[in-house]
Amino acid sequence: LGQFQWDDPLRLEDQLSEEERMLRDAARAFAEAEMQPVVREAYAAETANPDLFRKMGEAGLLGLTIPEEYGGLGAGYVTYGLVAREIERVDSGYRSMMSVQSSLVMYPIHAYGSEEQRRKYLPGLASGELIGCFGLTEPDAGSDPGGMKTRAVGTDGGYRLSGSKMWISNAPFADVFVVWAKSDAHDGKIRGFVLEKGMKGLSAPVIKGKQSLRASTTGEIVMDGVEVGEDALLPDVQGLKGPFGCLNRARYGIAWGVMGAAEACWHAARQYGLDRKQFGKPLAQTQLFQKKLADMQTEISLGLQAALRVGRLMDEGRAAPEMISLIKRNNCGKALDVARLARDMHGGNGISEEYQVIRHMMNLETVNTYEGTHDIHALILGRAQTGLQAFF
Ligand code: TGC
Ligand code: FAD
Repeated sequence: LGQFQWDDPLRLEDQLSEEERMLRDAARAFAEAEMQPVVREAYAAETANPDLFRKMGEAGLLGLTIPEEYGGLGAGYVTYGLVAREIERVDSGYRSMMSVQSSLVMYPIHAYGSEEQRRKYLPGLASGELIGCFGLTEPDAGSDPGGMKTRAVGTDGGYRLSGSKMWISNAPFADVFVVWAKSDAHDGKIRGFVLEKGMKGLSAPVIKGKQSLRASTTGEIVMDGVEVGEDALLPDVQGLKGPFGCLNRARYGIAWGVMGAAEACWHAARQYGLDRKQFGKPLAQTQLFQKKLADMQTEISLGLQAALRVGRLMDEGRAAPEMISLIKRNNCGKALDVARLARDMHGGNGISEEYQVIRHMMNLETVNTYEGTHDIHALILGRAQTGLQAFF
């Protein structure tokens, strides 16, 4: 019989290739050296440091799955997931910065863009010299992006964009804006456009006062008649499948990422229980404490196995969007449960930023909501098994 390892019960490690482990270890070292020392202050001040993009770029963590000729690493989706897990072990906001840049900005430019657009933007986005954002959500269209009001009107040689986007990660300091609009020049179909900072009529005011994901900057995108040429249109996709193709990748990365945040909370709770004594013995020697640790260990091990399975299928080109809904929904919900338990297990210290579990817990409220809420993914899965859509 094999040995049981408490922090890797199902031996995930054995299922990874040497290259995957190497890139994962490099991401962990980077996150510990560059992110962990600054995160508490960044979170308290509600600021993201844009320099982190350059540092992530230097470490090769941006656009991992994009081919090398455009500045990426040409790595697989399992590697991408492993990296998301290491970054989110520190903070969900930092993983957000990485995954928006990689899956929501570089991916659509690579998959749907022209060769000129790829050459113009991808190397700078990979190095972190350029920062990207992705504008789909609007004040009146969140779970239902098909209800967007942003419009692109055809002009002589291009388009004029008007509308506003809400809750957009990285927007206030972004150089490159991938935005989705209904285009009257394409029968009202949803099309993607690449806008650039400094364009007349384009602004991205910051959203302040978030009590979650405070180490990532979020803003609006306001487009007041922004004029662009034909070269701003992403030529190779139309309809909602454009943004959803990007979301598939980002949601998959989130399913791994949240397991990193959950592991950080689990390990912290275990250590706290070993160190802290009440009633003359360690908290970890009580049945209730051990039951909570067992629940955490179980949910995290299963969540990681599921993410790995979907990652392998993605690398084989066999992953269906519903599989991604299943792991995004489950892993976010379970990570939130783990973080809330860990907060409780730390007693009063659990509410202090020093112990970090409450920061993870607050962050995971956002992660459970963005990229399709927990309930929206339930409806996607419900539709897939009944054939009946219950959205409206
Ligand atoms: P529906 O009729 O289901 O589909 C419309 C068209 O889209 C296609 N499609 C997909 N294609 C690829 N992948 C998927 N996952 C797809 N889902 C749908 C579909 O085949 C169809 O294509 P066609 O060619 O037939 O037109 O559309 P619906 O309007 O009924 O959608 C319902 C619903 C709820 C599934 C969908 O709207 C949804 O998922 N809502 C959630 C919205 C969401 O996830 N927003 C995320 C915003 S971005 C974000 O949060 C970034 S945070 C990042 C960070 O900081 O880390
Ligand atoms: P709503 O859609 O109004 O949902 C409110 C509640 O109603 C939820 O509980 C939902 O599950 C429920 N609900 C909705 N419809 C139904 C239904 N048919 N049946 C049952 N229940 C339903 N978006 C981007 O485009 N780009 C970004 O970079 C980005 N970054 C974000 C960063 C942060 C910090 C946050 C908080 C959000 C971000 N978002 C981004 C937006 C995010 O994707 C949306 O908040 C999310 O999709 C939910 O939309 P909503 O907030 O409008 O909520």
